[in-house]
Amino acid sequence: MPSPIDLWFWPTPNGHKISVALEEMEVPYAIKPLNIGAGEQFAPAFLEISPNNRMPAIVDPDGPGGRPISVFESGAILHYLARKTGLFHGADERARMEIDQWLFWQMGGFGPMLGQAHHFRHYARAMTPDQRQLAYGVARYTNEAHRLYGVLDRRLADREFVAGDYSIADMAIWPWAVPHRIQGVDLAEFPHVQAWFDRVAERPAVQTGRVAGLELTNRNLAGGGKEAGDARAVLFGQRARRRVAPAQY
Ligand SMILES: N[C@@H](CCC(=O)N[C@@H](CS)C(=O)NCC(=O)O)C(=O)O
Repeated sequence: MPSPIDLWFWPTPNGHKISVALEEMEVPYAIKPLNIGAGEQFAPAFLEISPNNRMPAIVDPDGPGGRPISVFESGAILHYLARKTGLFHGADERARMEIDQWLFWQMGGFGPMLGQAHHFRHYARAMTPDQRQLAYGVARYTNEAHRLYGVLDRRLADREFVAGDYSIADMAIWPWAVPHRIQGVDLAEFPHVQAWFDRVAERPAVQTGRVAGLELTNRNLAGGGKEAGDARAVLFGQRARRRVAPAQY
């Protein structure tokens, strides 16, 4: 029985990419909750694993050469797990390049841009007394979200999964399509995305991975309570830190 991989995790789309992948690959794992609303991502021990102060990150005790390895950035983690298991990353270089293009498309666009849509359409409303100040950001990222769903819809018009066979690219993209309503997107406009979304959602491993850690948070980042306000203060408006001391988080 292999030792479980530690998954530093909080229940967000980026976190669920990895819980879904670990479930799909049937790799044993242990969730290490990392409360990003409470600033735990700035703990020096976590920064050793993930210098960008972001989760997800993993520590595999049985890494290359039988020695532990830590990996941060969800795309790098998906690549690592796919190589380790030999699963969901294509049978040859042509298939792998199809997958990688869509994996990187997610990492560079269908994630960062949708995150901005979440920010301006949802969280920023709780912090900006004059809602008119938000109009430009709301329009820019709602439009970009709409454009990206259009790209995905065209891609899925003649195939079941983004790179043909189900792969780590689908695992990266799907969790970001879950909150499509917050992004201002109506899936009825994108029927191929809707069909793919339902197809992926039916997979047993996705059903398990997508609910991983949901019990860890009941805070609504856009809400009015003290916990939500404190979490927004930690998460939004970060600037470079020259030195990270425990007292800072
Ligand atoms: N490109 C990174 C993004 C990870 C990321 O943005 N994680 C967020 C949660 S979804 C986080 O840890 N935020 C903590 C913070 O903003 O300090 C990846 O894909 O792993």
